[in-house]
Amino acid sequence: MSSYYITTPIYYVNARPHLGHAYTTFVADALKRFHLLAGEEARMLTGTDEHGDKIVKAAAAAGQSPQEFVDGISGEFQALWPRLGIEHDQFIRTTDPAHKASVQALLQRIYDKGDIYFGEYGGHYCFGCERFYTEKELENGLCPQHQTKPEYISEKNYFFKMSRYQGWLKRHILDHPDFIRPERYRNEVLAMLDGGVLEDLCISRPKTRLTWGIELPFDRDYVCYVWFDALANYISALGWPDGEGDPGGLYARFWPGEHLVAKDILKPHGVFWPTILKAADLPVYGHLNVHGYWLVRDTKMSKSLGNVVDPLKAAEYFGLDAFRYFLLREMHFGSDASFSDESVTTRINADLANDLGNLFSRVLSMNGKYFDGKIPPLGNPEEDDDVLAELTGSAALNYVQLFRQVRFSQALEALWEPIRAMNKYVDAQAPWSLFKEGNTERLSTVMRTLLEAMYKVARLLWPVMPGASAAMQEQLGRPLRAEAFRPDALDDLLQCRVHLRSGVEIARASNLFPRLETPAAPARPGKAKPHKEVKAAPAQAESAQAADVADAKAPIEFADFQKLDLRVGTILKAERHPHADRLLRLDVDLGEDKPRQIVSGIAAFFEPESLAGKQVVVVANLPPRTLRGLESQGMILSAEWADGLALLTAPAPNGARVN
Ligand code: ME8
Repeated sequence: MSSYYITTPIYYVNARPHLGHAYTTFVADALKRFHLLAGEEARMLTGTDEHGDKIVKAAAAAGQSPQEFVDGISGEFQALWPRLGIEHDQFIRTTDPAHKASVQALLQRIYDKGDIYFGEYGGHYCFGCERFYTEKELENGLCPQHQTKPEYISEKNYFFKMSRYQGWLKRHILDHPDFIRPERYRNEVLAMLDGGVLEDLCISRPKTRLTWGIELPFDRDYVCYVWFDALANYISALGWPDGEGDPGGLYARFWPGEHLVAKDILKPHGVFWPTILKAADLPVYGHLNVHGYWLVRDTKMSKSLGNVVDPLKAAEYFGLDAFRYFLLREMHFGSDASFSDESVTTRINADLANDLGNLFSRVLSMNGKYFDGKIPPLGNPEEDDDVLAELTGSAALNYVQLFRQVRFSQALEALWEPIRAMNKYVDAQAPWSLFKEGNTERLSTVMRTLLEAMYKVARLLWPVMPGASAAMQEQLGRPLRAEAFRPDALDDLLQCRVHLRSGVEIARASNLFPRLETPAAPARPGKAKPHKEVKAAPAQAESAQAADVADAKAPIEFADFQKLDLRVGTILKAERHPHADRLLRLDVDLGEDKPRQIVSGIAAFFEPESLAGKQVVVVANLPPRTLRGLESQGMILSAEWADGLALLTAPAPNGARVN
């Protein structure tokens, strides 16, 4: 039996799980399920990345020890995945003792080979990314990811001779066209390798500066650089090095596997990791699958903009399967995609409620009426029936090929061709007329042709919508069982036209994907889904319905609310942010000695000239933050709904307190 191993990044525990983490993890889960469906032995790994400066700082800010802090957030990730229907086989934490031992073994092996040396280095270090940047990589002197100024650090450290493997890596990428995919990211890595000699990788941090890490086995005064530690998780999770010589062990069975990451961590995965593996004489991974970023209405998700999407709330609101479908269908793997309540609702209503759900509902209810809910015989198919069966067969084949190439959106698009064709076929064959005419033989062939095509689609959708797929298969009288995962089962599904048994009783009704109200439409009282918080007064219920799921928040204590220092102010001047289209730079008079500079993400809603003189409400006691290079000394409050934004205002003198 062939085997398949897919990994997600191990997520940093300095932020709560959000839509981006959920997307990668959904995709990994879908890939694992797809390979199970193809009769393979499939394994999925996810986990948390818990060492490094960044975590120490976040723990200190939360008033906790690093261990307490990492236990808390790692626990949130662990609790979330099952609630999102993710079936990973293992959750690794870099603070696990077995992982630590494995990292030390990897370091020792490369050290013994002579590929780790001691030297001095000065460089621009971004604490957000936990890595040094070269001058060339910085944008206007700022970290390209965080738009913050890196710190210049110079110290003695251990280095991995990465440059030694540069030529090998380039050849490997050229010889294996889909080693890094899609192609744009392969080209990006090739460009990194063509841009001059690779700098050797600093793989240690002196304990005088950082103790929260894995000790180097050959020098106790140093801990391991967090990226070296983190990347090793992909093999430490398989028991390496212990399982190396054991053909029955996880390492021998599942390595080399393939990785799933977003574009933000292309370099560590595309350059550091393969060269580390090569230096340790280990086989490199099979594929690095790189996806783009989820934006929220074309804006980067960020805590400061308050637009971070909570995946659990979204799944509860839209339905878990529908939400998964949206994410896999909407993002063209490799490119960025935009999330908004409207885009999810439109997609779910069109593809799931109208096309797929409606097909199941009408066909099953007709079959209930015409054949007492039993599967009718196929009889003698005519040309139209053959055309539909062939279209379904070729779309299914396309779907499978595209899925293997991680082109999920195109795969689903291919599968929707027969779904739409089935709805047209129903209209063209008009089973109700055949019934009226008493043409039972033809009616039987039409209904059976439909049921068979629906079954094929239902089973293929299992990786994307496991719950709905299982429900559809059950409705069609052939529930999902272990036999669907036999090595020959997928070929059988693709090649054969008949999978159902005549006479078997099937569902007479189906309501898989209820239509969602479009967010812009006024909510009718009592109509909003209970899991979406609509606790606003009746007059506000409309906009509460329209607001993003991101906005629903857990209750807080009154004492927490009292911590806010809200003040009335007047905007004196507003202008565009020099480095960010979405942001405005404002001078706001809060009745203090001098106006405050506030950077606000409202550029899409206001012309700067229109803002001077406006009264606003400001959160005045937030610590200053740098947004794209400009310090923001507070936050302006606004109300946002589906297609608008209004600034909160109060007719009071500058500096007046808002209670
Ligand atoms: O980088 N859209 O962890 P991390 C899509 N610990 N995916 C997103 C996203 C977005 N807006 N935001 C985050 C780290 N992601 C390291 C990884 S691996 C050895 C160490 C997803 O918590 C995406 O998968 O910053 C991205 O690569 C990952 O979260 C970064 O997670």
